Amino acid sequence: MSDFSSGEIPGSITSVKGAGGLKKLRIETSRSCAELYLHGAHLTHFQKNGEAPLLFMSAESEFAPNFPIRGGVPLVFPWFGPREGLASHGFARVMDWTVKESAVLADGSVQLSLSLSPVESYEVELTVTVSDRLSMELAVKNISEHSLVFENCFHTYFHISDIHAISVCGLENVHYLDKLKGQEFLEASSSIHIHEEVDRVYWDTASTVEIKDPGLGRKIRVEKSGGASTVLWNPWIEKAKRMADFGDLEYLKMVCVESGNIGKNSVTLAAGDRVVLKTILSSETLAP
Ligand code: TA6
Repeated sequence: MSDFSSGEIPGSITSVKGAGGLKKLRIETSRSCAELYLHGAHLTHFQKNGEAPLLFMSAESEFAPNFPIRGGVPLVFPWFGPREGLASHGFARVMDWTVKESAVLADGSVQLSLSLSPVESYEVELTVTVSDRLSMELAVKNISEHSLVFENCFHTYFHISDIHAISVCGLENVHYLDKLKGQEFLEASSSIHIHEEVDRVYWDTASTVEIKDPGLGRKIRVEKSGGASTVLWNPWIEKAKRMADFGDLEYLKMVCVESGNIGKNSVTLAAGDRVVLKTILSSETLAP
């Protein structure tokens, strides 16, 4: 258990000044390391010892109040996507969070709990557990006296060797909205290859998704519970150029596989109720 208000635990969690002067927690375990900014409770780095980073971070990311960090695991809450005059993907990722608890668990994992000061009708907590994998749980409690409808999502950016080399598996036979075409389709492929801009919301799926990356000789697993939607996104060439906080060629080195509840999978939460969206990110060697 931490004995510092900042959540610091000597040898496991260190509070440092990160990019833009923002407060960052550096997490170390015997099997991995990670970094988390209090701004947006944004996990920007996770890496297993001896392996490439699991998450992509843009070299052009902003690190400033009111700006989202580009890369890592942006927390999308309480809405997904743009909203006139408001922060895209909700306010959670551009607000400062507070460390509630931190601990080194019996198995050597390091766990951090953070909370967002009660905002509107919600009590929101994030629990991150770092070991040889990365577990994240976003808990939302309805503290109002009426039911609420919201969207939530871990908008995870994965580091890959080359967008042309990877395949995304686990979404076959799932219906999806192609946001670029504005149409719904049924996924026919058990192994999706990306050769253009892709921006799809897969509905009603609890499936584990795998990213097979021969270039890095690894397979990334994206497990989720409490979420019915999976988003697959790569901006490709033209959108990458339009994004000020994203390098023109960075689309080659990332893919987003996002886990949450979006659109018709939005969450309806009765007064006083609480729900948890969980994702577990892991990797293993890809057999040649
Ligand atoms: O999850 C895919 C998406 O909705 C894309 O449409 C793209 O806008 C991406 O999110 C990034 O959104 P952001 O607001 O972080 O620039």
